[in-house]
Amino acid sequence: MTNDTQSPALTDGFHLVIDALKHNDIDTIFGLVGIPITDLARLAQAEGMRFIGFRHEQHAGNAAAIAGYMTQKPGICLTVSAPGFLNGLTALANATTNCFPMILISGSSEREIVDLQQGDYEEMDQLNAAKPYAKASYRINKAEDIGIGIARAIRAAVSGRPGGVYLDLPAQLLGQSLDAEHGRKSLVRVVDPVPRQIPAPDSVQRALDLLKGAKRPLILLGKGAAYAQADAAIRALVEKSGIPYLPMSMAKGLLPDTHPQSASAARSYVLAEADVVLLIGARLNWLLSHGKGKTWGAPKQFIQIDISPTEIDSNVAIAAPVIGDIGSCVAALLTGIEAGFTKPSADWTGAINERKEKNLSKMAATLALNPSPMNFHSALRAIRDVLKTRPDINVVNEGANTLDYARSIIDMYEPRKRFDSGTWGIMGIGMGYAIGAAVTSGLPVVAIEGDSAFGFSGMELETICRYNLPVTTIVFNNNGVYRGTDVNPTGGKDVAPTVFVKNARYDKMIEAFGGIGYHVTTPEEMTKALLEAIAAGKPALINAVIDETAGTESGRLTNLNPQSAASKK
Ligand code: ADP
Ligand code: TZD
Repeated sequence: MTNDTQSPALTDGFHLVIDALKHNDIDTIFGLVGIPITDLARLAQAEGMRFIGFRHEQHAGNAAAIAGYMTQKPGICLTVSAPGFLNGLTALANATTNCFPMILISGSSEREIVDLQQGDYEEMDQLNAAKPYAKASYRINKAEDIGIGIARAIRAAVSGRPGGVYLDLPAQLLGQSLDAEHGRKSLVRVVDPVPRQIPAPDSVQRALDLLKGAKRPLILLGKGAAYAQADAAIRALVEKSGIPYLPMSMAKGLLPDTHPQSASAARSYVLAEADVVLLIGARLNWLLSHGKGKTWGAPKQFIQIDISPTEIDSNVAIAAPVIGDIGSCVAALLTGIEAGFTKPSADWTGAINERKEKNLSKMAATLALNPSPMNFHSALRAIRDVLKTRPDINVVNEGANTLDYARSIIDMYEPRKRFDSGTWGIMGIGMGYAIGAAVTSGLPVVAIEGDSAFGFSGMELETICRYNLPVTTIVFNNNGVYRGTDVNPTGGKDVAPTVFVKNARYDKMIEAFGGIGYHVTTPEEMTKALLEAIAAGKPALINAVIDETAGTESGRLTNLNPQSAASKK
């Protein structure tokens, strides 16, 4: 530490952290202040960065994570020690699980007190607590290491398979001073943070051979494909090969959902019938029934494009792994396809189209109904028709039935516009993702939320109003978790575990902060409110009254409940 009080040319840990972030073109911090990071947040703002302050760290972390997903630059979340850190840790773990790049930066207590467990204010061994949930975790102890520490955190978050990184900043580091010139020289600009990773030519050839021999090929696009920003190459691969494709939920819009080759409306059929499946940035996890069982029907062979070699053979044998970044891998496959490829037979594509038409007309009939009270379908029909006119709008979606129905009913037209419960099926991402998406894109957000799902992050309505963000939150209000009709079998005074206050007015919550509240009970009212809210470009909440008997327990995950799984055995 330099202690030359004569010299004005000093810097300190606070300044170096901000300088190091700015040096790497990071311009926004999502966080929540307190000891020891309040001055860091103030300084960030004074130095021209955007500081978006939240009411709970989990939502700041979720905002950072979605900003990372949208931009391929790590989103930054800043929290205080112990409890603030732990609140942010859920978001860090969720980011790592979903392969979103973010950095959770937390202030911490001094090592000597933590290590001897002497009971400091908000004392905790945060570095070790973070490790199992982060892609990487680092602590910076010396001001002169801030530049390299932040460079390391950025590279760890975005290179290879992206993920969450934890960066521990002890309070005393922030106060350490350093010769300003020495400090300036210690900054590191990360060169080529997301290096291309070119696939081995023989792996590409193996994949092409398999694809060329396929009778019923299928392409499956995951959110890794959306993240990779290789939109044109992916579209060319799909169109030039003529192979039908299925998008996973956050890959919707990578090609418009109305694309003639989309097999979404014949999902069960193509998964069961395909003989060769090309996975692009999608894992064979629970969301794809682990690549086996009834969903997948007849035995099939997989080609898998992924940046992470250990993802291969994670659930079933992969016949043709292609390891590299999606842009490079898809470009290599495309070259091979352009050199000669016979499009799939009309038998295959015709059978898919037949299924699609049947299913779409069945769905159209359901969507055309106008039950009273309104149900999930009629409410979503109204939302779908409004969103069709604004393909640039970001859509956030969580809940059980609200998630499952919206995913299939709301078409997406542009890449990286749909943000949802993701790999964990987590509730609570709603307002954090909405704020992150609005701040990052500068475009409107419509958050379609189950009433239970909304509750996890509802207080962030104040944050939305404080920053006057163009976020319209639609609460599908059916009086409870899944539904609102359960009864306490004992007849006792407590309501059933899934039941909420009946007829709650969530629209009044946003009015408390100066936003616009709507209360709607019909699709017509929904249309009018949503159009008005989007046109206003201001914070709004639509309390949508949904039939409390509609929907099913756990949405489409009923089979994962131990009780119903056991009763099926
Ligand atoms: P989904 O839930 O949509 O099926 P997943 O999150 O399961 O998608 O899978 C995303 C996969 O994409 C991960 O295995 C991840 O390693 C991979 N991935 C992410 N970014 C890239 C990239 N730029 N290049 C190659 N693979 C990537
Ligand atoms: N807690 C967390 C963090 N994530 C979860 N997924 C759950 C609890 C369990 N859970 C679900 O899986 S969906 C859901 C919960 C609580 C809410 C469903 O009710 P909803 O949606 O009102 O949001 P619908 O549309 O009315 O079914």
